[in-house]
Amino acid sequence: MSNLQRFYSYINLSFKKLKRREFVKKATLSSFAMLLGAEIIFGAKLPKDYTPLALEGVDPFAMFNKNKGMTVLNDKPWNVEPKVHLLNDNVTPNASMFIRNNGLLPEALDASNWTLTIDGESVSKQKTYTLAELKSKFKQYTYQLTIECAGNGRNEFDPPAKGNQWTLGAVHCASWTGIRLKDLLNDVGIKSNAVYIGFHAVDQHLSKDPKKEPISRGCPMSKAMQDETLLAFKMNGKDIPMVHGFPLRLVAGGWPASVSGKWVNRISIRNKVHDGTKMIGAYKVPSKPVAPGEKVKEEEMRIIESMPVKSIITSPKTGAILAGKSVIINGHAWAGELEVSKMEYSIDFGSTWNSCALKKPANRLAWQHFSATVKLPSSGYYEIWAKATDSNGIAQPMLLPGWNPKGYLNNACHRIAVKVK
Ligand SMILES: Nc1nc2c(c(=O)[nH]1)N[C@H]1C(S)=C(S)[C@@H](COP(=O)(O)O)O[C@H]1N2
Ligand SMILES: [Mo]
Repeated sequence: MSNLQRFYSYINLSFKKLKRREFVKKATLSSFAMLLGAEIIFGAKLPKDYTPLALEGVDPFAMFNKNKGMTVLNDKPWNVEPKVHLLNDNVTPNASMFIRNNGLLPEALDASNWTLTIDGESVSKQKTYTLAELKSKFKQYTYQLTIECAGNGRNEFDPPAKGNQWTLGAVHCASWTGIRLKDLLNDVGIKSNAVYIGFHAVDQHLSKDPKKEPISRGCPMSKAMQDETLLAFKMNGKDIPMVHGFPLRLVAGGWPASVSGKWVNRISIRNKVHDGTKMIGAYKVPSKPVAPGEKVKEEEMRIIESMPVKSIITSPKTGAILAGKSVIINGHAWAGELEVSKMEYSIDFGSTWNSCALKKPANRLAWQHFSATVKLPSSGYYEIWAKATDSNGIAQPMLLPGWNPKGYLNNACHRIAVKVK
């Protein structure tokens, strides 16, 4: 085990708030020292069953290497969101990537013994690969991939939708390196009746019942077989951070991030739509528009596939006080499986729009960067609104789009407030 892995496995012990006795039994003095960043000088005198005070509270920012400006929405499971201005980088660094977990983090990950099994009704013959085999046998690719939680923007729905109250930060576009899922599936052999894939992972259900999975979702074969659908083992050129799916993650850019399974050790090739946890009763929206607050039956819902067009202004930060009457705005825009073809901003509450400079994506399914020099006519209060249009001519709505029971797919225009002195 590397130091890093050891660190994570002990951190996990404290996540689980193990009884002190168990904790002490498992953790050696040297591991305490590693966690504390200092030796415990009188370690030999530590009472049995005693956890050093400094390890009682868990600091998620230090633990996950996250920016302290992030917001912890939930710690059981961990859900952590950056403010929009923290997403200013073209390629999102770990420090500002949101964390979304449906269950408890996996315990004692051992990358050196990691395997991936491909099974299911529509596999010619079940096959298991070691991680080392995956890395050596197949060609590796690197893509920047936008993954957005389907519930990003949920906080604006009224009546409110249950779940993490994400504002705008549950999206990232990191650089992922791995192998194409399609190369692997071609190697395994897939029957012609294959319809869908479903991932399985090693995180734990909140109930700790080993038979229950926190989440097991997937996508149709057509998405699974796209060039950019990866089984990734690197993020931004390094091992994937533990909380983002180390050592193996499915990455399906442009689709709800829930399809991008973390800590994946099994993929089932299904002869029907995958029926794993959270394929039913979640990640669906009404097939027809409904009135706010209406109850909608499961049969009247459709599975969310490609995400809608959206954009964020990442600089300046909302609330900025400007010294002059001109300001450069920057941000990113994305459109699920499509490209963004136009980016505009307004300073008069959407009455008139001006165009932004918009870059092409680094590759398919990567977010695109925009900028504009905005001239403000006088001192006073302004709002800068941003609006992206996709390659089918569909633009972001200015206000909250279709209410739905779980609060998904809010792609309303992002707005920032500024004052000119
Ligand atoms: N194994 C596993 N994979 C998972 C999840 C999870 O809870 N367990 N959450 C999904 C959801 S809902 C989202 S939004 C993304 C979040 O990815 P991130 O934490 O790397 O930002 O992971 C997805 N993959
Ligand atoms: Mo999500």
